[in-house]
Amino acid sequence: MPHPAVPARRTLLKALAATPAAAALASAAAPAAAAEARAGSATPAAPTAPGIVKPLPAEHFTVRGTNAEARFDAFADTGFLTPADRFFVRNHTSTPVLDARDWRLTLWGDGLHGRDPVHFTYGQLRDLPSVTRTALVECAGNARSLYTTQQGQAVSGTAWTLGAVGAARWRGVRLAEVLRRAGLARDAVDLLPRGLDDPYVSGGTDYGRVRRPLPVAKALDDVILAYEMNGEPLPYDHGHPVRLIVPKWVGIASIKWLGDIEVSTRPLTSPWSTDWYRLLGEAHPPGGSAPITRQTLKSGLQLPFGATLESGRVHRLTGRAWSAYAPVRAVDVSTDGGASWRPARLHDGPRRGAWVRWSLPWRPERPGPATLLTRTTDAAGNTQPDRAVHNTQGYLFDAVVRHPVIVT
Ligand SMILES: Nc1nc2c(c(=O)[nH]1)N[C@H]1C(S)=C(S)[C@@H](COP(=O)(O)O)O[C@H]1N2
Ligand SMILES: [Mo]
Repeated sequence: MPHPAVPARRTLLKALAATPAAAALASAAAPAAAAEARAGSATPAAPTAPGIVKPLPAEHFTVRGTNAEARFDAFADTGFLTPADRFFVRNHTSTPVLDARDWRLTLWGDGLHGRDPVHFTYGQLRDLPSVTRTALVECAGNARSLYTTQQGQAVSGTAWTLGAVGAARWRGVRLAEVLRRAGLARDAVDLLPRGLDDPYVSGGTDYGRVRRPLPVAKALDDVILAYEMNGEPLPYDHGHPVRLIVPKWVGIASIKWLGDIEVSTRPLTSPWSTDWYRLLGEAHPPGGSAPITRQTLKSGLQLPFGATLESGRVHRLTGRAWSAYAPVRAVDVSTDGGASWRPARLHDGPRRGAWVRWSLPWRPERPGPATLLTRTTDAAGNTQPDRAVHNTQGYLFDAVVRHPVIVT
């Protein structure tokens, strides 16, 4: 298959400005800011991770390699939506600082009527009818470290706790609309959206740019090409100028810095559907499961692990719960290690593809260590199990989280 040139990509500038709106000023402002920093008169910069543009203050993020996990325990001071400056970042390589004016999207392949690739500039995309929807983005490996800490099982990959998830309001164009305008053939079955970030190299192998097959049926259902997050232009780290949002599916489906989409009449693969994002291990078929698609269900407490709580007073336990299968129906909490359960109060209405905030008052009586458990049940009857089924890459952790606290 011949491969068209990918759209123009700006040289990676590690811009000092953290928002795209400030990008135009960045080149002018950068030398002055750098000089000021050298002179020691600037306030110290918040820590960052290699390749991530936005500041990552320690009270809000834990840096894990090229990624930044949001501190779930600190989500108590965020509302239903996760602000962009609190949203986790999962980067295979590093954030490319792209200029919307140079950007265009290319659709190509035998799944289009015409032979020639079809292009959309940023302006053309913005002129198409827009949709706005709230959706979670959650990494397939969110809570992966709990396979080890809670179940004693080895897994490979970034050792996330619960913070590789966030909810945002995304505005953009339906992928169905763009495919229709590009001339989607009736017999097209698979798309291969691909990012403009650097090729992913690991263990001496170059896997190429981040790309993952997306079935046409899902693409036509509810996928959007998003250019706004919470009412602002998409931030650099979250895919500026345009990313996919694939509601309810594992985060890898939501390709950031989207550059091109192959449209094919044959099933497509990439290392992100063959080597990774399958369930491998004893409980799974030899060679692994089919590529994973839908995310799972979880709940968590907005409290650090090992938090201390004073006995003899009422504490308001708070958290969030979500399910990719159906709206959350209930959250139950145990403060005695799972012996008894009480229903939490839900603060958000049941919504597909989003989370609910919940709370429960608790008055611990006796000082000493305690284990708090939270369990969500959705409207389809799915409920968090006591143990997640192990897979070697640690995807789709869904078990009840055992949250240690110390009562003083
Ligand atoms: N181009 C590109 N798209 C990408 C990735 C990436 O590294 N490059 N990471 C994916 C993964 S694994 C996840 S979980 C989500 C994370 O989105 P966020 O960084 O906006 O939170 O983006 C996905 N899209
Ligand atoms: Mo991910």
